[in-house]
Order: sequence, then structure tokens, then C-alpha cells
Amino acid sequence: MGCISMKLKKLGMNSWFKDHARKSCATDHQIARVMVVDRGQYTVRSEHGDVPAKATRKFMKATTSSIDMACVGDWVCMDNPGSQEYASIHAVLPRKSFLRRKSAGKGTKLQMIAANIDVIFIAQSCHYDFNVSRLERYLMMATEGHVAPVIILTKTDLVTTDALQQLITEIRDEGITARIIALSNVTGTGLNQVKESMEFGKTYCLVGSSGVGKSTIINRLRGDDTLRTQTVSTSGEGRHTTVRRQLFVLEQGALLIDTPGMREIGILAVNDGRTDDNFSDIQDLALQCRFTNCGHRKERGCAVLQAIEEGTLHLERYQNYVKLKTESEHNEHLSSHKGRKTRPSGHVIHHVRKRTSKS
Ligand SMILES: Nc1nc2c(ncn2[C@@H]2O[C@H](COP(=O)(O)OP(=O)(O)OP(=O)(O)O)[C@@H](O)[C@H]2O)c(=O)[nH]1
Ligand SMILES: [Mg+2]
Ligand SMILES: [Zn+2]
Repeated sequence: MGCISMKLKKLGMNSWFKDHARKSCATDHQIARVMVVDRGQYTVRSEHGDVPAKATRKFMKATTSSIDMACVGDWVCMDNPGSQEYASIHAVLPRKSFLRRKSAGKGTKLQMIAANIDVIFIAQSCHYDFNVSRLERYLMMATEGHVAPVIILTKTDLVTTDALQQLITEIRDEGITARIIALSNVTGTGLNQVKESMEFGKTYCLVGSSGVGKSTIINRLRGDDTLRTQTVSTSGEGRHTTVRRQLFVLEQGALLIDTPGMREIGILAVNDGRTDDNFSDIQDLALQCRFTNCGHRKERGCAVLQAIEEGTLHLERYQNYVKLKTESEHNEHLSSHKGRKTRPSGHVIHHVRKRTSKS
């Protein structure tokens, strides 16, 4: 295998993946990217075009977790004798980045959303959907998966300029520094900003609740209406119009993935400190805690708790931090001790509330 063909470059292939392909794929395998995942059915694209594909039995047997299965955006080794109905996926190449979450419902089964993403577009509607805590959860998901975040506030046509400004202020007040693009699919405002932010050969993924306008954004960027979209009820309750994850190649050569709306977003375990990335203010305070291993929950000499008492750190922000942190630890605990429960986070928050109400 020599240099990377233009056709694969257009799909986002680079030397990092190429090196892995050299190790993982047999010489008679082709490299392909997963373009569509539709309820377990794959469409993959190689230099020779799109083919439906299935994982080989051997590969299925060797994978122990659902997150090791191919997902949209993955690079795979496949062979396609041409005579068969399906191409065979033999291996999934290592992922450079990923988006994943806890599956909906109980338990801590992990679920892949997409792989090898450069930028995640976190879409929230200005109208019903807006929720800063949820935004923070998505940002955590991005951090954990090594994906750069951009926030897209949709449906700006439904709110006043003042109201929009207020939402942006709310986001900034939480210490969130990610780029924010305000957008309306109706008036077209902001669509160019999205378009201009996207680069050739880079992969972008749209996530967010159902009905916020993700598929409509893709239709607008593509200048057609291939993707089915649907009016949602006035309560903002989503209907889940999109059911498959699909990667689109846009005109300027950027790759964009549409995903079905998410009902809930669980945060996965990380224990390498990156959990704190979106709470740099708390991290700074933590440096002043008396104990270096301070949990900022009830320890003496804790600078974080002191800041709350002094009013320089909002209790709500701290509670959010604790919630995400506990959830993250909880998930980690569950994935290492299948099914066992840890203490709920309510304790901690209650404790702080008592402390702060004294002063
Ligand atoms: N007023 C207004 N309506 C919009 C805007 N963008 C999308 N819509 C409408 O919102 C509804 C939902 O849009 P979709 O694009 O299907 O939403 P989605 O995020 O893809 O939803 P799922 O596929 O269920 O996750 C459609 O009726 C769109 O026409 C916008 O900027 N302003
Ligand atoms: Mg959709
Ligand atoms: Zn502390």
C-alpha cells in the first residue's frame, strides 16, 4: 500500500488511519468507511463506491462489547468479492476520536454514536430545547472522545434578538468557551458560518434532541431536501424523524454525519482528569485546597467549598460539577463491577446546601 488515493482522502483518510490499515488489514482487503448504519445494516464506501456490508461471523465472535462493532464514521477492512450480496467487514481500525454515551434506559451499556469525528456540532433549539446543563453533558462527551465542540443554537427565527443574546450570556456565564453559532434554517442566518467552519476531508457530527433541526441543517447545506424532516409538536417533544446515522459528503468536501435525536445523554467514565475540562474555574480553585486529593465535598480547607460560601462560585454550577463528576465515577464503577450500585449523588449536594445556608 503506497500513498493515499484521492478518493480515500476525500473520505477523510489520512496517514494515521493508513498506518493502522497497514497493520490490521490483509493485503487483499479494501479499506472502506462506514457511511450508513441503519438498524444494524451497514453501507460502506471504498475507492470503488458504496456497498452494503455485514460483519463476518469471526469478527462478531471476537467482539465482546457493542462499542467494538463498526459504527458510522469507522474505517474498516473489508473484502468484496463482488459476487456476494454483502461485502464482509473483517476488522474495525482504531478510532482517532469517538462519540459515545450510555444507552437509553437503565444499566451502563455503552453505545457508539459516531467514530473519527473532528468536530461535534451540538445543536440546541432556542425555542423549547435550550438547557445549559444538557449542553455541558454534550461538552463532556466531546471532551471524553477527543472531539472539538461547536454549539449551534437553532430556530433563532422563533425568538427575539434579546432572548437569543440572553441564552448566549447564560452559556458564557457557565464558563463555556466553545464557539457558538446562532442559526435559523428558516431565514438562513448562520448557515454560512457553519459552512465556512467546515474543512475538506474533516468529519463533523450533528447531535442534539429530536426536532431541533439537525436534518434540516444538512438539507440546507446540501441545497436539497433528501433527508426527511418533520414538524414537532408545540411542546417541543421530539418525534425522532431520523432513525439512521448517515455520513454525507458536502460540496466543499467536508463530511457531515446526521444522527437521530437523543432522549437522554449519559456521560461515560473517564478517570484521567479530563472530566474537569469544562470546569476550569473549579479546577483553579482546587489548586488552593489544603489537600491535594481533595474531593471538594466536605474536606476541611477546601477552596471550592469556601468559594461557594463566599459567593464567588455559584452553588448551581458546583452542583452541576458534582452531578457530572459523580455520574462519571458511577458509570466507571458500574462498568468495572457489573450492576452494583454506588451511593447516589444526592448526599453530596445536600451536604453543601446545608453548609452554605449557615453563612
Ligand atoms: N422555525 C424553525 N423551524 C425549523 C428550523 N429548523 C428546523 N425546523 C423545523 O423543525 C422540525 C424538525 O426538524 P428536523 O430537521 O427534522 O429535526 P432533527 O433535529 O433532524 O430531528 P430528529 O431527526 O428527530 O432528531 C421541522 O419541521 C423543521 O422544518 C428553524 O431554524 N426554524
Ligand atoms: Mg433528523
Ligand atoms: Zn477542595
